[in-house]
Amino acid sequence: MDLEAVSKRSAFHAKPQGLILQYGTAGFRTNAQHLDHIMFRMGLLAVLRSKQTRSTIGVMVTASHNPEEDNGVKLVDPLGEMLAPSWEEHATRLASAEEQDLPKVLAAIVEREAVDPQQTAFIVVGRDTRPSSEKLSQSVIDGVTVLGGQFHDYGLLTTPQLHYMVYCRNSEGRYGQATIEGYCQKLSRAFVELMKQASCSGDGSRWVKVDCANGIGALKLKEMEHYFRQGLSVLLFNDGTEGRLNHLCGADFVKSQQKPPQGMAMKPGDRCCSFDGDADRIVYYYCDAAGRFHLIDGDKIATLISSFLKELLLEIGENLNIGVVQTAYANGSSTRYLEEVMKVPVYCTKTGVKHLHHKAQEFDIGVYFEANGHGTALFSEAVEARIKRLAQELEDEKGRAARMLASFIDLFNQAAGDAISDMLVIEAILALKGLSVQQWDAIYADLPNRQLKVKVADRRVISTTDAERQAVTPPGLQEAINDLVKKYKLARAFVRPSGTEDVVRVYAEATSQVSWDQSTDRVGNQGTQGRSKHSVFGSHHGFPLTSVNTVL
Ligand code: G16
Repeated sequence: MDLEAVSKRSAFHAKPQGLILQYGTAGFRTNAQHLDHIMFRMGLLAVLRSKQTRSTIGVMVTASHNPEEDNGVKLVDPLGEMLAPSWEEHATRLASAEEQDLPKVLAAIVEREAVDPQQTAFIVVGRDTRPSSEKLSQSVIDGVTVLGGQFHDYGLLTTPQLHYMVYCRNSEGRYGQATIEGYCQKLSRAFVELMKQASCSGDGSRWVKVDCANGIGALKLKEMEHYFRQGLSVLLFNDGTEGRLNHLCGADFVKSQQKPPQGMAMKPGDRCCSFDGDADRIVYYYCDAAGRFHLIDGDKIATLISSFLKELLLEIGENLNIGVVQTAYANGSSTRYLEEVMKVPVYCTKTGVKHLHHKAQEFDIGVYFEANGHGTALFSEAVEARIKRLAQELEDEKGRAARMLASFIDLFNQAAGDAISDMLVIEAILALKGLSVQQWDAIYADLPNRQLKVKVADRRVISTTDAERQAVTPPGLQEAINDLVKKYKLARAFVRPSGTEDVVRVYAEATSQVSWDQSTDRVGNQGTQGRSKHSVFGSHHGFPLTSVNTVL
């Protein structure tokens, strides 16, 4: 490894003195202007990780749900998963090193991780549609090549497509073909097969309206729709031809604002969904005859999927261990429904699909979804092999159920939450069960809830425990939240620093909107009240918080 060459090349991607960024919930994210050195260095790190694991590693240039002027980078591990936590620490150290220290930090990682410098390295790179993404992905490639790594640049991809490519390449084709064609064919074949089983929807008349957040999802759906048109037509909105990425549209906007995206033509009863900027999240919604908006978020998606998978297993006669994984944002009604009505064990992890994914791997079938619509279902290798064998062997109703489950196993992207794959899964389940979007929504009633973003001077002063449901610091914060929520029925609230934006997130739910309004405003609303006796953050930290109302 020629560290001198690295230093020379790094001068073209110089780190602004003193700039410290952390590998957060989903990689590095900030304004695109500050990311050139990060991209170059993540190219270097990807080479070391590839040499160490003797596998292909992925680098995705995207800031997903963040505004268009931001960008970011996510590293993808050999099985298509998010980067291992110990390597996140290396990433932060490498990103923070001043220019003169870069060779030293690289050498330390090589030693600590016993990287064989002679080992070959192969990196695959993808990027979203942001104006800054192409140049930044060239900086990644610059980092890869200066350390002698080989690479394949896929160009424009959704984030879950890149995860899929990495998984395929490292499974020697067992998971699928590592091409766009391979991805489209694998998913579409499974989907069309399932739709043939649906009594009323296999005639090609089914359609759904999709808000693509003006992002990569639109390009990829256009590329793919002819593969599955037999089973579903997609009517695209916010396809990037006019509006700005994620601006007043997309899954994050719809979920957090609890209203339809701009630019979507919605008629009462229309089944609509929104992707986020890199198409790894999806939420559904519709308007009723009175024009009222109804959101169907990740919690209801997880409920639909897990109850359907459970029904299939019952028909096949297989008693497998299914678990559902959520985060603190999961609506209390969803958790109660899953545990008490469906009798499915539910687990709560910290925010970030990397945490949910790992927990879900502990089950025969693990369904994980964040309320924001980020999730998928994982099937253990043994379960996949068994179901595929039963699909061949069994006959009649049992055989039909086993064949359907086998198709669902292929339809889920098991490397990462994937808006396109999830949409096809949901559409297939609704069609097979003959459920309307209203009937799906009526499974249980969400507790009124709201999420706020609050700007603070330094969000890192807030630390949490118990899967982020309890604040540890600053002192007094949790006690103040407890005092507020105990006044309302089934109320719950928490605060946590975001790992993708420079904000603190505040979440509250309660049995009625009035309760919610009172509890969320008090938990989140600091501003000039920072020094009042209701200050849940504590005045001694001097939080210059803006009022909740200005953030909403
Ligand atoms: C990323 C993560 C998600 C997480 C979201 C918000 O989503 O992949 O797991 O829920 O950020 O995280 P935070 O609240 O820490 O900002 P995406 O779609 O932006 O990649």
